[in-house]
Amino acid sequence: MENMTRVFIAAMSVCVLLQSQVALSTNYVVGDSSGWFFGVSAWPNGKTFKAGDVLEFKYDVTMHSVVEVGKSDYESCNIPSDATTYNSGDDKITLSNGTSYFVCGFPGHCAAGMKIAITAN
Ligand SMILES: [Cu+2]
Repeated sequence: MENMTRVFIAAMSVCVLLQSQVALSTNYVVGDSSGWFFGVSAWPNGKTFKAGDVLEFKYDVTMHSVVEVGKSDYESCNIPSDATTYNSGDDKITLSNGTSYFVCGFPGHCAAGMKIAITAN
């Protein structure tokens, strides 16, 4: 009986741990109701992101895309041909530790402000 109690307590502890991990990650819709669109670059301001949080990019696939780039390409709005590109119109990207840089892959859109830098800790 005592062994059963120990097993039960251990199982409950695992459940509590799993639940707290789920609660710790947050899903964000980039740009809120406007979605991934021009003028989105100020959207991260005042928000705190954690590794494991999910960014959801919603947009019209005929007008926009999401490309993950490095810092210098982000700053110069250069899009390397081998960069990771998302184009489903509803992309969910899990943040890893550090700063991630996302730009729109359509010509001129990054320069017009379709770019965000997200730092997760
Ligand atoms: Cu665009």
